[in-house]
Amino acid sequence: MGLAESLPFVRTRVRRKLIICNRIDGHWGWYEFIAVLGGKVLPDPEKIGVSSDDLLKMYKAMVLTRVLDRYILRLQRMGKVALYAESLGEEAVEVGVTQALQPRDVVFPTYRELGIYLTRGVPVAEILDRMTCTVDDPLKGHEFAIFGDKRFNIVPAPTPVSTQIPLAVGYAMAAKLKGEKMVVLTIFGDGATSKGDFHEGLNFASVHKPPVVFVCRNNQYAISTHISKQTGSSTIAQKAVAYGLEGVRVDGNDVLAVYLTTKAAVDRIREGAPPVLIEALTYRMGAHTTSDDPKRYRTEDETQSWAKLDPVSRMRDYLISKGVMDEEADSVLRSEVEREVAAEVEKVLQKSGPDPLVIFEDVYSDPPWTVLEQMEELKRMIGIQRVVRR
Ligand SMILES: Cc1ncc(C[n+]2csc(CCOP(=O)(O)OP(=O)(O)O)c2C)c(N)n1
Ligand SMILES: [Mg+2]
Repeated sequence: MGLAESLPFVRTRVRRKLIICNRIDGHWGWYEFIAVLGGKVLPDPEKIGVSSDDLLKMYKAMVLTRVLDRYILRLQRMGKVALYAESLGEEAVEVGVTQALQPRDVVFPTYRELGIYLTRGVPVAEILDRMTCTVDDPLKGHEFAIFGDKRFNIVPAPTPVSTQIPLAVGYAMAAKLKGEKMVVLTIFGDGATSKGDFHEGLNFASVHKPPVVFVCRNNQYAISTHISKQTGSSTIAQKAVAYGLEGVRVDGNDVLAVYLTTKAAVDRIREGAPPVLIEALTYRMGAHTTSDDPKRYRTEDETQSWAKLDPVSRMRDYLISKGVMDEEADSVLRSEVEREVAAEVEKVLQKSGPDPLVIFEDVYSDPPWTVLEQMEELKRMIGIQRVVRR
């Protein structure tokens, strides 16, 4: 039975595309649009088997991601953060996939997934220290606004698009050879699917079947390139077929669809099933990064039409309609999150930066003469500045 068929709440919205895909692989259900929060009658939490605690945890993680995301943007505008790729509108994918994993599972993310770090429990204070490069930044400013965290099994996100995919496959292969019961999840954008890394990763995975799940966060843009210019395929999910793997498409603005589908895939893979490609269809509500202006290549109407499918509001409405929380509890939760983040931001703004000379630390065990010369020059420059300031 395919993944989509194993989920009792599947709704199909794209039958036409489904038929086109079926001509290729002959399987019904593979490209069904998996959604929970989409229809008029929404399933009760018991029916989908998710506890109130887990529902609230996912909701809180999405709210936290949204709030911290906004603060980091402001810090960038204040000149405290070098560059930032916002998560606005994509919180459901980030939180949903992470919640589906066990702590020992390893994530190979991209530069746009603040929600992964928060769902895994990386403290807000630490994220801010790293983003603004304070004296407490564990990597002393060596990261470029994106980072990994070994304690939380998150591998550093690469700046080059898609390079994490083959690395994740290799890591999963090593786990398989060692007999470890872990799953590796790699997540990437729609733009990454045009790179060789994506195809090489899927191909290797289809032959050797390591415990890896591929998640394409299809936010429909790779900077200014729309998905229609990225691929001639109707879906990203169907690309799995060429590799003999299962591909599914989920509503990426529906945290429950993302969570349940990823969990079903991960549970099967942990028991030895082949890798799966999940396409989470979402929309990048903000700019590509703080260096981009999306008004130059897309209309406000398009963005506004996606705002109606806001993942945080949809989950909020669901939880209230099912009595998991009421309006008041929601308002308390939101103001608590806002207060917590604001307090951490206040603290980080009071901190000084590291000594500029840390730039030379942790790079070479035995620095070459060129680097030593630069270090001496920097020392002299800092000395001069200090004298001038006095
Ligand atoms: C190999 C490589 N080529 C080009 C770039 C420049 N670049 C940075 S992000 C990006 C778009 C990636 O789009 P997508 O994979 O859809 O991820 P998203 O930014 O939408 O999350 C590009 C082309 C890069 N970082 N690496
Ligand atoms: Mg994209």
